[in-house]
This record gives sequence, structure tokens and C-alpha cells, in this order.
Amino acid sequence: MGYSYIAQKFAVPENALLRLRYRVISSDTIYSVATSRYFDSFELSINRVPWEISDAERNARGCNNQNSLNPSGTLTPIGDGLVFCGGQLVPPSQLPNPWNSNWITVTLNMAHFSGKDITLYMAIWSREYGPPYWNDQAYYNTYAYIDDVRMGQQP
Ligand SMILES: [Ca+2]
Repeated sequence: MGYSYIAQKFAVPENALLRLRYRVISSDTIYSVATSRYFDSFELSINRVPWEISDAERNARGCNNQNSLNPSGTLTPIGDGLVFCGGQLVPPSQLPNPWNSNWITVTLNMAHFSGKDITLYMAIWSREYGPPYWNDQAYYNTYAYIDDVRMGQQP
């Protein structure tokens, strides 16, 4: 229960592109529409530790919207904070729902951070709010793989 994360601080070159591959595996839901609560998520953030990210920020990033979860392609963060969420949105009545995102490649356009030292956080959350710890109560597991993290220059 709770979260775990990895983080690294590094200098961002001018006009850098940060590319990585990720794969989220979950039997739980990221969010319950009925209770407006978050459960299991994969979260990538810049310069903000996982425990300081608010649900309002998650909502703003579409973490409660299946169409915004598990993004691929290029994202362009324009400030500190949450960049995106991974996970699945499933009605609690359908849990457990074994699922995985397959490998997804995402590229972050880091132009906003050119020449700065930043810290990149990648976190997995498994939230609970009270017993019984099953169904929509965070019983089911979630984890993620990260691979091929690399930084390149825009052409
Ligand atoms: Ca869980």
C-alpha cells in the first residue's frame, strides 16, 4: 500500500527530447467514478515528489479519463509537476481485471527545462481508504516496467 518510486536528477541539454518505454500491469482500477477517488496508478512527474501531487493535478492531466491514460507520442511539459498517468479505468464491480498496457514509447519535449537541473520521478501507487481491502478498496496489484530511457537532441 502507498507508493514506491525511482528518481534521478540530471542536467537537461538545450532542446532535449527525453524518450522512454514503459509498460503498466494492473488488476486494479486507477480511479473510481462513484467515489471520485484514485487507486492504482503509474505517475511520471518532474521536480515534484509523488506525495505532493494532488488529485486536482491528476484530474487536470486526465488521470481519470481512459483517453488520456498511458500516452504515447510526444508530450511537452511546460512546468514542474505531473506529466502523465498510466493505468486502467475499470468499474469496481469488474475487479479484478488483469490488464497490461503493452510497451508504450513516449517522448518528452524538454525545451522548457533547457539548461536546468531537473529531477524526474516515476512512481507506482496502490491506494486504500479503509477496510475491507478488496474490490474497489485497493486489494489488487499494480506495477510497471521502464526501459530505454534516453535523452537526445531535437533535429
Ligand atoms: Ca491496488
